[in-house]
Amino acid sequence: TRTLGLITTDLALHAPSQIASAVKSRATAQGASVLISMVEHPQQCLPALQELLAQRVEALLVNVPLDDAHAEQLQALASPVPVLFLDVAPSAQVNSLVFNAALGAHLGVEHLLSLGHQHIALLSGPESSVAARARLAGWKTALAQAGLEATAVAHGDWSAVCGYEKGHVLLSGAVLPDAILVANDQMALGVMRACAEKGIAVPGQISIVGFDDTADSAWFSPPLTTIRQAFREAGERSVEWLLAPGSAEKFRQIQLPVTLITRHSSARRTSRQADREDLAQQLRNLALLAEQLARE
Ligand code: IPT
Repeated sequence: TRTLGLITTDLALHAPSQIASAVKSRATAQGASVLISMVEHPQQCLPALQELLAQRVEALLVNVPLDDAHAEQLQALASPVPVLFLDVAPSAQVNSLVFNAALGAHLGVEHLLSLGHQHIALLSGPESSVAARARLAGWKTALAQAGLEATAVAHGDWSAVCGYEKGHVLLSGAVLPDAILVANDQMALGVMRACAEKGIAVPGQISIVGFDDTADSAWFSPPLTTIRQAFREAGERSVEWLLAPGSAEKFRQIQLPVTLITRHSSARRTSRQADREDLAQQLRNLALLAEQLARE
């Protein structure tokens, strides 16, 4: 039988596990088996790669966030065995299949602006992640194009528990944001839980937009508006590439599009939100006045 290797980041996370599932099913359909090696840190990629090569895999898929030099080093070491990377920057000189992060970020911002939201907070992924950095940069660019800046920025580790904790922080500022753009659906789940605990209605008082559209996101309460990355398609196309004869010779960078899936966690800015902002502005004016009077 033909054997493929998959080196993946934490499979407890929804996105990598759904990619692994798609890889496994498509490989089985093609009569190939998949050896999976899970790493907890990018530094573990090298020993994982050596181990899989020793087991004579004929091609490798790497779904771990990697800096350019690290990915290039792994590809050189594996040669002539072809390697395809799923979480690298376009500047890396390696074969890659990645989702368009800038497009996803723009779609999220445009959606919120079209609903009348202006006070938008950002919950990014870990700074060590290539994809998280690309999404954050895309949000900031799209906001700047509209003459806006994020009202607050926080960083999480992709997990729901971290989304919950950082959600509480973002909801405790002086002014409640109109909306929060979240870098993945699992953190969005945690943010919605924090909103519920604070008695803040989603989408009545705040809109939440995720990123991923993992299989469960339509079942959140309310169903999550999010940016869809078609993980099944990514897994399937990866297997096709890995099994195609001559993959090693063809240097390819494949970019997959993403789409906005509008569900019920986002809605038009309400007059209540507008009133609250007017009140907040009046209070700020009063505070300034009181300061001036105190000085005089
Ligand atoms: C990325 C997911 O969007 C995010 O939710 C998280 O699971 C992360 O993976 C883990 O590395 S998708 C990836 C192919 C960039």
